[in-house]
Amino acid sequence: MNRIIPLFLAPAVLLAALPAAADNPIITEVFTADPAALVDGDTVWLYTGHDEAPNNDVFFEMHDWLAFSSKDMKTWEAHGPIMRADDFEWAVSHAWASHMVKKDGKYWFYTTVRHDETKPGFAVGVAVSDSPTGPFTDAKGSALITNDMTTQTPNDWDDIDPAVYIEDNGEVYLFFGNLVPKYVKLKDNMIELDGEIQVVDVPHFTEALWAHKKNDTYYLTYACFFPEKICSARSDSIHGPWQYDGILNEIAGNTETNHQSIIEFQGRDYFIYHTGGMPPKDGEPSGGRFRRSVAIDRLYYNDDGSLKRVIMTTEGIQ
Ligand code: FUB
Repeated sequence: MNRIIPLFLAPAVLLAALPAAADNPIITEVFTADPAALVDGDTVWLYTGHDEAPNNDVFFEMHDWLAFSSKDMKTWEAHGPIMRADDFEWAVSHAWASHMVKKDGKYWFYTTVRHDETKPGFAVGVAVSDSPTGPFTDAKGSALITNDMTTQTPNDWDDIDPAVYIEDNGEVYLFFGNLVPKYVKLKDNMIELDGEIQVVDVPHFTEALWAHKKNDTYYLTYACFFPEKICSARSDSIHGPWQYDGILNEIAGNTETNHQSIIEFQGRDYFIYHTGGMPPKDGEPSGGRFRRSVAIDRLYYNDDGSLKRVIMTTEGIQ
């Protein structure tokens, strides 16, 4: 049993009665995808996409983003949707992968949406709030990245999956992309680019970049190949060059996509990802390629600093 606490659905009286456990997937009440975790003091905030496809035959149906929180990585409280794709006035749909960061006391939500016909294609927007659960408002009033700003591929979905990295000195970098990995420095105001968009040199790239630092080493992990695995690379600098370390996680199971978030919380490292492995429940169709669910397992480093291959489990965090 998972310990999801649907605060937005259940009366508070239910909360005390829920049992303890941490099986994978961690959330079974709704389908969740594209996890992005933020460590904020004694709390881990987990933001996910929300798969609502009625079956696994068509395509993603994703309208809003969900928030969950935990103080022990096992007990997750649900805080409901924090935003919808069409809360950005210039966006029409497709609440795809996102990333929340905290800077100067504010919560900045970078996310993927489909832009309206004035700038056709996928785009990256940024919303801001004083609270990790919102309300979030469009921080810029227009998209931060639009399809016309990148020309490396003919696809209109090559500007997706934002992942923000904040340097110790406060500099902010936005990684993003599909088929061609890219990054760009952001201005201190978090809503403007500070320089040219650069291409990142890593092999087998598909999407889902995530940048993090451990000790003095920078890590770039990303969905690679197709069906997707997760690959990893290391560098001494956020600007690269990146040394490719190979596959970090296998095909996640029952879905072609793979999307990871890596955090350190209370001295332990975690790999947060999605699978299509939700078992059927109450006569409902099971998980699958467009009905994904977030899972968490431990992440370990080798003595040379490289990441150990992830072991995906159904038991989850023990
Ligand atoms: O969830 C929609 C898309 O699928 C994401 O943007 C990609 O990372 C992949 O997981």
